[in-house]
Amino acid sequence: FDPEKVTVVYILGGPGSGKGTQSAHLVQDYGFVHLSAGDLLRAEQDRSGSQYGQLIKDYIKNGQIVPLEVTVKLLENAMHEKMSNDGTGRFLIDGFPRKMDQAAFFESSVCHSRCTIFLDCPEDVMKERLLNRGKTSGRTDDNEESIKKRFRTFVETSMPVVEYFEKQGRVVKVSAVGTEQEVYEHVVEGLAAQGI
Ligand code: UP5
Ligand code: MG
Repeated sequence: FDPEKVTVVYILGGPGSGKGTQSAHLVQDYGFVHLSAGDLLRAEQDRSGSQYGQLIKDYIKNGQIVPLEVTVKLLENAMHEKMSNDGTGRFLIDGFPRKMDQAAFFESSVCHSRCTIFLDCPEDVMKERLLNRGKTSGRTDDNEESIKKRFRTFVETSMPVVEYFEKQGRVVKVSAVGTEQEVYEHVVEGLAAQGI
């Protein structure tokens, strides 16, 4: 993808920090196309005939990161599908990259990102939100045991990605505590500071 024509913004943060929730606002106000890596993986898992169904299922339940080839392919396909005929597009990529190898590969081989929104949220707040959502979400990873594993993966594997972008001055860091609207106001301010 031509970074002159395609804008990529990542939204990262721990499990339950509010990535999906804030993305919905950003789609409305900024005209982004929202691509959630987790949603794409869950859809692929449920697609009949997918050779990756069982693999994705096991990784998600254990809060581990699916091998990058699978996720990057799904993202690339979705970007091609949703970009305009003239090759332009504005994509908000949610929950990706969450491992250094994914970040390096995507940035060098798919598209260089404009910036990263990082939703900073304490674990107790995230846990409460996830257990609450788990009552109705039907997600196989919204239970105490999987949540614990997701938190560990986030700290050990995904935070280094945020820190890597932060060193380059390309992170909009926002406190994800507070109401949905309060958090969104901080996101908007942060993006404005990046000229978006
Ligand atoms: N909520 C949201 N904001 C709130 C607020 N301000 N106040 C009160 N409540 C708030 O929100 C979670 C819940 O909190 C909702 O009920 C919401 O109403 C409420 P949501 O917006 O859904 O948070 P989000 O950060 O999107 O949480 P999610 O559970 O989706 O985050 P994860 O990062 O865990 O999930 P994701 O779908 O991205 O990934 C799932 C798995 O897929 C990973 O664990 C991994 O196994 C796999 N994966 C990969 O392998 N590779 C990838 O690249 C991506 C995913
Ligand atoms: Mg989500």
